Amino acid sequence: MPSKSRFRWAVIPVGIATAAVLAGCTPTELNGFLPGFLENAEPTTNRTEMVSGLWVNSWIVLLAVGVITWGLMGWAAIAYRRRRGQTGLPVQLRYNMPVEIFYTIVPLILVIGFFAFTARDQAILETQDPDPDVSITAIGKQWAWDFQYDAEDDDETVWSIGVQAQTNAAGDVISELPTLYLPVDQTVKIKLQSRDVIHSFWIIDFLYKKDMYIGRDNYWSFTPTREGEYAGKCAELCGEYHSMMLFNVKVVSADEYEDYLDTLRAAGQTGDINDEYDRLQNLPGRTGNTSEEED
Ligand SMILES: [Cu+2]
Repeated sequence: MPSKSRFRWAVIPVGIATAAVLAGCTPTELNGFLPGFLENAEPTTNRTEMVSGLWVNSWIVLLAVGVITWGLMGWAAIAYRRRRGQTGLPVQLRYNMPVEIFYTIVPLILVIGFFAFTARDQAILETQDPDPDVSITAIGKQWAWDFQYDAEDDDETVWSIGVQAQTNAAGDVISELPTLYLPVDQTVKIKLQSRDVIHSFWIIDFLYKKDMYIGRDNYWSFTPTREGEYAGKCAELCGEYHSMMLFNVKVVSADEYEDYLDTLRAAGQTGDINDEYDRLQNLPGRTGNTSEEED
């Protein structure tokens, strides 16, 4: 096969991919089919474009590796196929140093590259804001969520206690879901806790989730950048009604956010609720139930 037509074969997949990109993709497609991206709208948080960038660029690199590998496999299978009249074993080849060095070095570069970009983005995602505009404690429990809007002063702190989603016979949610309010364009730091078993706090369109443990608080700092209503759920199998452990997130203006906190204050939902309803109170070092006392 002359080298010119070989080159033409390699150009076809690249051309198709480029044409597809240029053909006017939706934001969803351009972001690798990740949720939360809308036409002519802000991203949901200040971190989602970084996350989708890592995802999409990884796919581009991996698909390029795939196309080259599949192409070479197909070419080898066709170019070196058994011809009519051939018998016995083909010529056996080994110790091709350039090829062996190539297929050792290239995957090594890929692995180091993926690690470096992932570590860089993870370091940004996991950097906590020492002085956020808004501090919230989200508490997972079997099988709902409590949200506490922390103020400097415990008297100013307000909370909402959620109940598990209820469904009708058709499986549609008919109850009011626990709702977390966030002010748009303000820095938010959420402390993640659990009252019982391991849960995972996941706001789908924000492209982030993080586990909630007993005895160890996790944190998530970010800025919501688009007003709207978003779905959240538990992402860690936590018992029988794990799938009912749903919540909503409302990203609203600063005024609406303050109004919402005022309604909680007016309803008397003030003060610190952190440990009051924790099911596990027998952590090491705490007074409470021991196995002997349970007998
Ligand atoms: Cu859960």
